[in-house]
Amino acid sequence: MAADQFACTAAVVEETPDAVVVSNLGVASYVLAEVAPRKRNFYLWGSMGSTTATGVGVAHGTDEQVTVLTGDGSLTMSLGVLSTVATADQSNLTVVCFDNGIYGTTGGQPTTSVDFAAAAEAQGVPATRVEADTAFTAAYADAVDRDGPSLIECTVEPTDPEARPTFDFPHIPRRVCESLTE
Ligand SMILES: Cc1ncc(C[n+]2csc(CCOP(=O)(O)OP(=O)(O)O)c2C)c(N)n1
Ligand SMILES: [Mg+2]
Repeated sequence: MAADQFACTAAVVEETPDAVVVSNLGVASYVLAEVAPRKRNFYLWGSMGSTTATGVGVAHGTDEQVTVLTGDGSLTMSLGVLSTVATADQSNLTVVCFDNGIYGTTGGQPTTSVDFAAAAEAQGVPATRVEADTAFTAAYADAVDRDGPSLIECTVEPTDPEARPTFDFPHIPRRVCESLTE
């Protein structure tokens, strides 16, 4: 089974409308821009592997919920960042890894298979694995309620969104900051 990345992304914004959502370059940002264009979307670009680390930094600077939407390829590049997530121990941080089994943004080359939930647990981050929209929604609500960071590994169908977020990169973090102080 596999969940729908659009439905899961919409569920994130519905459950935590005030969250800063830090989205992986490419597909995760395209889907987010399509289902919920909003000031607190922190779209990344070019910076594969840095989504979760960026989320740790943002969560350090705000009391608002911070949700990372990363990809399997991107998280594989920086798997050790989960030890930083555990050590930083920010209660406002949730990491979602959308595992579509491919480098979707660059044409669908297969990724290596990684057990992200096990890798997270091994580094001290509580984790769960889901592969359906309803299970994701429930897991996300639990993760947000937790008094500490956690990771959700979500198997998703590959998708090819039409939307593109703004590519004005200095503007994106500035807009996020403004939305947190206005
Ligand atoms: C350091 C680096 N290597 C490669 C790329 C090219 N690149 C951009 S997105 C991407 C695929 C990302 O895969 P994944 O994180 O699984 O997200 P998906 O596209 O599947 O949603 C690649 C290889 C890059 N931007 N930076
Ligand atoms: Mg992928």
